Order: sequence, then structure tokens, then C-alpha cells
Amino acid sequence: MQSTKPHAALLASPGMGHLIPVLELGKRLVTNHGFHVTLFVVATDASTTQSLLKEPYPHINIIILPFVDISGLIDPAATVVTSLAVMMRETLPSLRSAILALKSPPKALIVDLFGTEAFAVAEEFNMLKYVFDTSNAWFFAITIYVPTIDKNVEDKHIIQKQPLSIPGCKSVQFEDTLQAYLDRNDQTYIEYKRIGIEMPMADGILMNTWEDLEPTTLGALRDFQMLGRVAKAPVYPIGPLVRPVGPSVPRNQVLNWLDNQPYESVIYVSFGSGGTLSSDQMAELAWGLELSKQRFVWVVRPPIDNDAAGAFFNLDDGSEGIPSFLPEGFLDRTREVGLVVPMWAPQVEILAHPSVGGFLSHCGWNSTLESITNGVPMIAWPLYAEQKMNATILTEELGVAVQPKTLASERVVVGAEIEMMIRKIMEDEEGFGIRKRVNELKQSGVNALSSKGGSSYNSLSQIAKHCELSL
Ligand code: UPG
Repeated sequence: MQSTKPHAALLASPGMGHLIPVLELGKRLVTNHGFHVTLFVVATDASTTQSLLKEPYPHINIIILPFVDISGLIDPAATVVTSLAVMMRETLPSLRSAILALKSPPKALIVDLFGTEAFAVAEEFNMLKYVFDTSNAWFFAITIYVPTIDKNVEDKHIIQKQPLSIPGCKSVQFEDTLQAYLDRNDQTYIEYKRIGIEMPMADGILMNTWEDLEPTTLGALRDFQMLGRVAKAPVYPIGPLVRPVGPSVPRNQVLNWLDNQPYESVIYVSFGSGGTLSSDQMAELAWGLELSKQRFVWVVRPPIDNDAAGAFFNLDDGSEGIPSFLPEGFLDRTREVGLVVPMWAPQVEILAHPSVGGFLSHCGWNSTLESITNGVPMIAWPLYAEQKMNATILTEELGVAVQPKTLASERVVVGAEIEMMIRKIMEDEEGFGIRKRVNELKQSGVNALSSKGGSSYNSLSQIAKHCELSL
């Protein structure tokens, strides 16, 4: 007998920032909404991706699509966005074959931002098509609105540096704008623009946010007089979807060290799955940490401008290494209070640890949500993509982070300013206020996901209903 469970196919683009939330979506569809899920993942040799996929995911059928070599198709200096867009495009034939080979055809295809060209495949197989924006509603709003005012973006926003006003939403300041918008002839802009045109063609738009986190922007997206004229598809905030603390993560040196530190005394420093700093900035950060006299865990990667530094890490397992680019004597002087971790750390487990009291973050949306859902105040240190917008949400709208002033001027942030930021969130009155607000948001995220009428839970129930109706 054929299963009556709705079957959804999910397509994740490479990179932990996309794979983690897509996997969490798959888990929720299975556990709470009775779905059968097939997850298509584009093969990469990243060890982090491989170890994440090794974990058991009951009732999720994971299919690794073959590696595609795009080296001949892109400029060697192409941005990550361009590479991902091209890679996902080149993957479409194997996605089509993999869907054909499935015993029961899925009723819906859910793709992330970089997968919207697969809508054509969904249509071919008569499937519902959804896009999952793994970031927030404000980023989604700018992405779909920019193609409609293409020329204005260049004239007013980029050349005259005026704020980019999006109907019903907070305007985007020139300083916060996406790097991709700065050159309309660059392939990155062209890909972003295409994605912005394709996303509203979905049957529904899922976002890793929730009603109480971004009420104004979500309202604007639904208002047909405003952005709704662009995005006719219904909007479903389904977050916060974050990876839970995993039983499969072994106790390691960092977690053991955290066990011996006082409550909320440690600041965690990390720049996401691939971010890093310049050598000068790294030296100032080290100095700032030392000056602050706070306990810290710092995930360190070779600086952008020092390729040779990678050689000082044991890159295979990230467990050993001598970070030669840190100031002389830094490790010795901070041995009692700090831990420097090469390349990668169990971030969710760290943020959930009671000893952690602050997070200096690049504001990738997953890191942001992981901090909020663990009630950890932040220092916002955006690097690229939509991270400056995320930092503005955190500091100006939600009041759960502080931000170094110098970052806006693109100069190196000096140790003394970093010290001040760290002290502010770890020690000051202002820090207590921030901690209170972030804990309120943590609770509102819990409420959104509650099966007893939570708004995000209800959003996923609606999607389940659509899929069941089309069975
Ligand atoms: N992570 C670890 N250990 C580390 C570093 C990262 O577990 O040492 C995890 C982290 O917990 C998080 C993920 O890796 O779940 C990183 O995701 P995120 O914080 O979103 O950063 P990026 O990988 O930089 O994410 C990309 C974009 C970012 C965007 C995000 C979601 O760079 O701007 O918000 O994707 O679309």
C-alpha cells in the first residue's frame, strides 16, 4: 500500500549556513507534521558537512548529488555567491535524474536561496515549489524589491549613497548595503537579481524568523499595496530553526574547559563557517581580549592576508596548530583565562553552556539565532553578505547587541574599543539590559515553535495542509 504521508524534497546548497537550517526544517517536517522527507545535498569535500551528514536523521532520506566541477565556468576570483549560483545551476540535471529515480514522487520541492532555478524541475514533475530563506524577512524584502527598482538602486543608493527605502520596511543605509549591489555589471549582482525575481514565483516563502521578531517587515510583505505586489506568494515565518545541542557531539577540550568556568563569565568569539579577519585586525582583537581581562573562547582561522598562516594549522582535524599570526606571547599571557580553537568549534554546544555570557559574532543568521535562542548577548561584527543588515536588526531594532563604531568606517577596530565592547556586554548596566532583552526574545522564539498555537508551528502546519490537499 502506498504511504499517505506527504513527501517533500528539500534541496540544500553547499555551506553549513544553508545545510544546517534546511536539515532542521526537514526534521520538523518529519517529527511534527508527519512528512516523509528526501534531502538532496550537493556534494562538497568539506569535512564539517560530511560529519554533519553522518549523524542519524530518522525518516530523512539523504541523497548526495554528484560533485560538479565549475572551475572552468567561473572567474577564479568569483565571489562565493557567484560560485554557489553556478554550482546549483550545474546540479539541475542530476537533481532531475535523482527525482526520477525516487520510488514515490515528492509533492513539494523546497529549495534555499541558491536553488530557485530548480523551480523548473518542480514544475516538470508537477510538484509544489517553495523557497526557504535561511536568513530574515528584511533580507528577503530587499532581495525581491531591488530588481523592481534596478536603476534607482544604482543612481540613488549606490552613487548618491541615499538610504534604500523598501515599502513598509526599515530603509537600508548605504553602509549596510550588500556588497553585491555595488556593481550592477558584476555577475554577483546579476545572480542576486535573478534570485530576487525567481523567489516570489514560489507557491510559498518560508523564512527562518518569527512573527514577533520582525512584525513590521512581515506585515509589509503581506500588504498587497506594498511589497505584496512583488511577492504574491504567501509568507511563512517558521523559525527560529537552529540545530539543537546534539547528543552525538563528544565532550571535547572546549566543553570540558567551559565546565570549570564561572556562570556567564566567558565571551565566545567566532566568525561563522568561513569568515576571518585581516592580520592587523586579528592582532587588535587579541589585544582587546587581553585588555578586557574576561575569559574567552576564540575560534581562529588564518587571516585573509596571510595564506602561509594556514600551514601552521593541522587542517585535517583542526585539533592542533600554532597560530603564529597571534601577537607574540598572547597565548602564554592568556593561558589561564582563554582558549584559542583552530578552525571550528561545537558552536551550539558552546552557546548553550551556562559559562558563556557573550558572543562576538559575524552575524550570520544561524549564529544570530543560536545566540538569541540561548539568551546570549552579542557584539555584532558583520563581515559580508547580508550581515551588516543583520547587525542593524540586532542593535537598532532588537537591542540585543552592541557594535564597534569604527566598523562603519571600514578601519581597523583598535584593542581599546574592543575591550570596551566586551566589558559592556559582560559587566556593565547596559549589558544587563541587553541580557534581559535577549532572554525575552529567547522565550518568544520558544513560544513561536510551540505546538500549542505557536505562529511558526502553525505556518508549517499550513504548508503540510497544502501538500496533503495535493496528494
Ligand atoms: N559553526 C559551528 N562551528 C564553527 C563555526 C560555525 O558549528 O566553528 C556553525 C554555526 O553554529 C552555524 C553555522 O556553522 O550554525 C554558520 O552559519 P552562519 O552563522 O549563518 O554563518 P555563515 O556560514 O557565514 O552563513 C551564510 C552567510 C550568512 C547568512 C547565512 C544564512 O555567510 O550571511 O546569514 O548563510 O543564510
